[in-house]
Amino acid sequence: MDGMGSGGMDMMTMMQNMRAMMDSMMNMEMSDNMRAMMEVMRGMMNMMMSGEVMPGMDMMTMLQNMHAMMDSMMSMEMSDDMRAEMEAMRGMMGMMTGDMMPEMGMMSPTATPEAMAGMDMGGGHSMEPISNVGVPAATENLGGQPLEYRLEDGVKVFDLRAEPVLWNILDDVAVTAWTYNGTVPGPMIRVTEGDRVRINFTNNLPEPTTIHWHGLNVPNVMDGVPGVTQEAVQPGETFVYEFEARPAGTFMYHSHFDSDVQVSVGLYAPFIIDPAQPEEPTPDVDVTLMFSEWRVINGQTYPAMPMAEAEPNYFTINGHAFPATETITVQRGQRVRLRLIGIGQFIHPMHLHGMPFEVVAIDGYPVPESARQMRDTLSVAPGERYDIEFVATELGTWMFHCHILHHVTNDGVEPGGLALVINVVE
Ligand SMILES: [Cu+2]
Repeated sequence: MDGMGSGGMDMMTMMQNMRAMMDSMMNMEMSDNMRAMMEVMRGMMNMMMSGEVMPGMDMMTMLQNMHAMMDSMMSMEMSDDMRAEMEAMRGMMGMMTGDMMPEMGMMSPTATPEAMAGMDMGGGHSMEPISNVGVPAATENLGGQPLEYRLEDGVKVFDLRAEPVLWNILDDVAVTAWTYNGTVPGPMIRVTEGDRVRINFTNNLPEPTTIHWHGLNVPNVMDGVPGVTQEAVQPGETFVYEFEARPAGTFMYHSHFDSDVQVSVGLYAPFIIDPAQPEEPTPDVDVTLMFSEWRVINGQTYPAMPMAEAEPNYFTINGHAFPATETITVQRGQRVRLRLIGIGQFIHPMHLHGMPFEVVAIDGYPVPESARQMRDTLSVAPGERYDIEFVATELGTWMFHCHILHHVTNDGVEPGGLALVINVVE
């Protein structure tokens, strides 16, 4: 903790200054929410000053969390005085995280400078477009398709590579996407509960990355959190993930490195685990839909974020915006399951025309029949999964779309975005 901060202050002095600022801010007028957050931040600062970290976190994670808290506090109502103090504190936090990066090896037993180098410490990265120099056009146009595996001694072995491609979200709008195996979403891994699964993962991106198996019960060392459970996979390197697929349900995998950027530009895919005992009734139609957002300005792709100057202007289902989204055609009387996955950074209240649906699983876990609800609109937040089912009783061309109506536009033009057609035919 003896590294020199900016302006000649060392880390400890900077932390002492920040704590003193927090103490004086606590005397100002503020909302209860804001006060609660200030309390938490002050507690974290006290811990760091005494050289402690919170369970499961290293020093850098704590600083990042505090930085994120400050970001969200900036959007709250407060007096001008308070805002000025917050600004100053956020600036110091930015300097501290910047200065600490080269020392991370000393800060935590698992953190490495390599693992930390690409993480966002000050928010600057979001203003840079994703480089499209030398990036090839995608050779596939459908994401989320089942990935083939080979059996090796009873293990299902999959090959994944992270790589940039130019991906068409609309016929005339392409994004520079970071993908698994060249599609958005990446290919679906679909196995049966209890299967032993091995994923040979090669990083062909210009930055480090990792894969997190979202919602699966994997051993800690397979959890894919850089600087915490593994070192980040450097460009050109291969890392082998291996675990038993559990529990059954709808899950996903995604980057956990600089995820604010990497996930926003396409590093995500579905992971479906079928139950060992077949379900009753088995749906006739089973479709997985991943919701996300994009920011495309003058032909350049920027990671879309819930932040001023970074907001999305395109919204996609499985990597396409309406009318380029897939049409789901079903026969009257068929039972339809839609697996809804929120992987962007925005909430999407999805609304089905024509027929209500039942929520049969939440985050992969079955909802007991007695607890099921009929709905026609269901909000899908980032990270959440909902399996919904309905029997297609009504003939016709029915819309399924987000009811935040700005999300059904393409760069401000309606109709577009998070919408698709369900065709019920005889
Ligand atoms: Cu939406």
